[in-house]
Amino acid sequence: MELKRGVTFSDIKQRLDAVGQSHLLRFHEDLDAASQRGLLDQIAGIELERLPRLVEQYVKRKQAFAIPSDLEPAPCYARDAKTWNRADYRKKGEDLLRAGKIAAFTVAGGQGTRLGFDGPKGTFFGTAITKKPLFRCLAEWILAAQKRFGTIIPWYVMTSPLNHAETVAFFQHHGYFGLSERDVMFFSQGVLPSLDMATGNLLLAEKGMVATNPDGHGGSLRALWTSGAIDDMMRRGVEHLSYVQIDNPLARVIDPVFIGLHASAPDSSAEMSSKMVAKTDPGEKVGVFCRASGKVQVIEYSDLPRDKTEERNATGRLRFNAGSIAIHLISVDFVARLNAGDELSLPLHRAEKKVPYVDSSTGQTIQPPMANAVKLEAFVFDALPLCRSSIVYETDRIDEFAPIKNADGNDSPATCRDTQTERAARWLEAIGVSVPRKPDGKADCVIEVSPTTAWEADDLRNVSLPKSIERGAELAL
Ligand code: UD2
Repeated sequence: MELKRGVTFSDIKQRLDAVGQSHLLRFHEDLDAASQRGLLDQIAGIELERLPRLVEQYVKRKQAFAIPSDLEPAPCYARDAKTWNRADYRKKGEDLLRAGKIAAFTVAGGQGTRLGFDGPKGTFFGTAITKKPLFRCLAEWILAAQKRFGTIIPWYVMTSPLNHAETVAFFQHHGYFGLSERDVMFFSQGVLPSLDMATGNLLLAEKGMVATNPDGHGGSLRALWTSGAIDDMMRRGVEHLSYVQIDNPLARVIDPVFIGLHASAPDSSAEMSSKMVAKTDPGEKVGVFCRASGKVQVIEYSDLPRDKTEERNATGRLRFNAGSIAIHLISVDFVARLNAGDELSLPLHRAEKKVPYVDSSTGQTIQPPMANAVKLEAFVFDALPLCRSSIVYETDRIDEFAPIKNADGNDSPATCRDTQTERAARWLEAIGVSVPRKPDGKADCVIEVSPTTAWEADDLRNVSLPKSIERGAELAL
């Protein structure tokens, strides 16, 4: 958002007049010189010319999601199928890791509003006993993978303008969690203006600041390019990015089997691949992998019609059951291809939000009692249909999906702790350690396992462990 050399107040005024948004300069005169410059800089970075189309498409109309007529469940590499050789793909993935072809990529630009936590979400605790921040949980996977494969795995972290400085300071404060500073790169995603729901006007968050929101995790595909991250990967010889969200401390940040499938399965273009888990119930709030016109795509839970969400096959299993856990592998070449030529443009998704704003007639800040603005975001999975072909790999929910999204209830620190404990309990039981269980089958203790200790049950064989865990114990391995 840098003000282009030579851009003046009158240039900006003219551009705003052309799209009926000159109210943004209503308080310009009241601002000090630095704030005036800041405001002009910010407006210069907004694609004003695109605004009338956005307002028409997303504010004046609420476009219903068009369900393709040939929609079917996406095929997937099922966990327990005998039709593919897990060991072969694991070996292929490990070879790519040893050759330094894989980087980790984490989207951490979201605002974490639902959690009610005021700070970058990655600084929120992700483990119940040692209270490791989510960033550390992911960093430990990378550390463990580097050691296991004798390689460097660069880590790219996408922030937003709202949390960039705080995120970088957190890593510095924690010594990059043991990773080398030169192998951790941060870049900020872009923003889009929030639009008044009644008029489509841009809103002032303050007299000298336009109300904007991060442009969604789909913005990562552009920001990877504009930030120079893709150039950096090319210099390092990195070919694929392992994409995870910041909210899932159980994510296998580096998974050789998935890497092998993505890079070499016969039906994969090695451009962008995804992981799924079977949905627990029709109402679970995850996108669903589908296929239409031969292309894999994710349909967000809110867009999939109820009859499809609830449809079951002869065995009683949900027909559209492939829940997206937002873990992908993405090739560097694919991101470069998407950004070549015309500007990358993924579809935008609208959400109605409460956005405080400065009333342009009174200068008062209004806290709206109900949603007053449309927020637009791009979703990364909308790039899937742009692949020549794309595969989906089924994984085990307990093994790698326990997101922290809400303060209580579903997808909360409590459910995350239970899933972490259950995974650890299964691993311990698999190597003969007895774990106390309650009548409902849940483990009657709390256990967390760092990936630097174990990636899977077998790794625990090298750890000194009791024969049985005491009821009510807390064990951090
Ligand atoms: C996402 C998926 C959902 C399912 C679920 C699994 C969408 C729309 N839905 O739901 O289908 O896979 O995850 O957990 O993605 N983020 C940014 N910048 C942004 C917005 C988000 O970096 O502008 C990051 C955010 O920090 C987080 C991730 O993207 O790591 C997920 O964002 P979310 O919380 O909006 O997605 P959610 O939970 O609705």
